[in-house]
Amino acid sequence: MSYVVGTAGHIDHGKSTLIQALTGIDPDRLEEEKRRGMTIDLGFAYMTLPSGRLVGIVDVPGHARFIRNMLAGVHGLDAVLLVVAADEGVMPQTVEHLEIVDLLEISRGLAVLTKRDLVDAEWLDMVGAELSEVLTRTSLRGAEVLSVSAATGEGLDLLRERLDALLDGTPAREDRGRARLPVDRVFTIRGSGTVVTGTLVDGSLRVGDEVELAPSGRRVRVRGLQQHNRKVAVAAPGSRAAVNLVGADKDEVRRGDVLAPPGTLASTRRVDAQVRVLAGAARPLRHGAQLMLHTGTAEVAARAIVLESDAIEPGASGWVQLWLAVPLAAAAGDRFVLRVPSPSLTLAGGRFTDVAPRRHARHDARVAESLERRAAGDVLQEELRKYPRGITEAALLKATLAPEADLSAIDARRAGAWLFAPEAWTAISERAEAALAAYHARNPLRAGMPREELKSRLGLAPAAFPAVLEALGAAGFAAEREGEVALPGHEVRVDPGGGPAARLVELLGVQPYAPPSLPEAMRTAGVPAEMVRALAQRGDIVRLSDDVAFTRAAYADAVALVRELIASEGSVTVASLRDRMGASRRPVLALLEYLDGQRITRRVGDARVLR
Ligand SMILES: Nc1nc2c(ncn2[C@@H]2O[C@H](COP(=O)(O)OP(=O)(O)O)[C@@H](O)[C@H]2O)c(=O)[nH]1
Ligand SMILES: [Mg+2]
Repeated sequence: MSYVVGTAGHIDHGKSTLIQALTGIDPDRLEEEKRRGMTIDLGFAYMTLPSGRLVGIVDVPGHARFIRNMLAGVHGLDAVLLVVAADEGVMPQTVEHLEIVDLLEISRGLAVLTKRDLVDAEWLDMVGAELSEVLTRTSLRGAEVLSVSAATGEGLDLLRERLDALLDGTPAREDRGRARLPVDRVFTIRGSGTVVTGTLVDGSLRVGDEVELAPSGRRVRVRGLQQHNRKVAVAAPGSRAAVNLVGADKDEVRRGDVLAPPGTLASTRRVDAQVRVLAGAARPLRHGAQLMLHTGTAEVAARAIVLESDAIEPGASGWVQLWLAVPLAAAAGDRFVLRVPSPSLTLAGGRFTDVAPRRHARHDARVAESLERRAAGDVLQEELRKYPRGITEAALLKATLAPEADLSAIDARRAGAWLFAPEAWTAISERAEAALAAYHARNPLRAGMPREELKSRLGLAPAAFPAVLEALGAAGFAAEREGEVALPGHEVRVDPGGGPAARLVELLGVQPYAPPSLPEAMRTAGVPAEMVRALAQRGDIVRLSDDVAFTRAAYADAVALVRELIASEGSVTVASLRDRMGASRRPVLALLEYLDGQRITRRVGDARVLR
């Protein structure tokens, strides 16, 4: 079990000196840092506290010019050491770093007055009181104030003890089974290749693991792992780790990339987030503002779409959608800071609520309500709402990374493997009903709308349609018969008595076995093709060929006659049937071919027998 603690504070206030005094490791590792006597980039060290607790340390630069490096160092900290030189007191970067700590909601920390050898007790008390006062407005309110001297060693033991006690009350880092290592450093080691370092969160990494570099998606393998300069087989969440990679050169990996198991981390150009604007900010967060987004170790240009108003005032909170200039690897719940690029200042911060959102209408209360519910943990339900055409259970779980058991708790309409939000299902049912009603009105003689037409009308995923149609049927919305879909109440109404349909049936029935040709009868009766189709569908007439149609009664009699002939004579031919029916060859041939097609008879040479 390992922890990570970071420094924060103004330049030259003794952060790096304190870390060296505590750990024996000089965090200023760059040649330029040693030459200039100042921290430029992140520094790393580690120590063992009196209880035996192992702590990794991230030392940040205090200079305003290197604030970006500071921001890459503060993610994943269990606690922060806010360092203030006793002789100078609170200075601009003390405040700036504290604002960032506050926006990231880091609530565990110690305030450390350094260089106490340079001041008297009265001055020390005064600076300490001022510091406590400043802390009250931040996430570090109530943090203990200690004083030390790296020069004399005074107060260092007490600091170790108090840090140990602070971490004692820190819950173990959650293992969510999906490791993430935001990369803060990349270098090569002769003979080993590319090494990246970072603070590991949300899961463990093992030697041999196949992982992905997000957002590029490049696949790499973990060849070796080190923690605090020792080889390990497994690195646990909440610890610093150095990872030797196979599959990527040094110049193919950058600070800001994230190492994660394949497919577990979204790469996105858009996020929904709740933001809080610093109370002391000199300006509001305006709609459309161009900002720099800092999250994990990444830094991305972003445009803020303020969803509920035109600006979020200093001290206020609100919902924004951030449009990112380049893809970012992010997860819901991740914290971030927004800065104005020039003049450089910290403006706001918050947490991502949705890392794959749709574009939203602004000033729409439903958007904020949905985000509110999502932030409160109703992730599956709100994710489902984003798919008006439905989504499979598997895809929904993948999009949210939620456990399968959570599916049972959501309010959804199920159709096969597909899920629909209640409002989406209502909309689909209404669309189907309206489309069918319009179709029936336009085509009163048709039994229903061709299935394929309804499919394209509903605009569903092709794979979802069969399940949806079945569910619509089960719910009593629509019935499918022979590839046509109809509303349950739909009935084909051929004109009752006296009209063209009745005239057609009448014409065909005058000489039942020798009816006029169908096209001719249609012309005489004034019947359109649609109506013939409807009459045939209802069984009022039987179309034996394009040319020949029998009435229902004539057909039934003819079939009985054929069965009878075959029963008495073993088979029937065109000639023998023609004699019995007293008809011409044309309708007899059509009848026998139709009966073959209906699998009532079977042809053997010139004769037919029953099947
Ligand atoms: N007298 C005295 N000087 C200190 C102490 N801690 C740091 N310094 C000096 O303060 C200067 C800045 O220290 P450094 O650790 O680089 O500050 P950082 O910029 O906050 O990392 C250096 O010259 C240190 O030697 C201390 O406890 N007592
Ligand atoms: Mg330093």
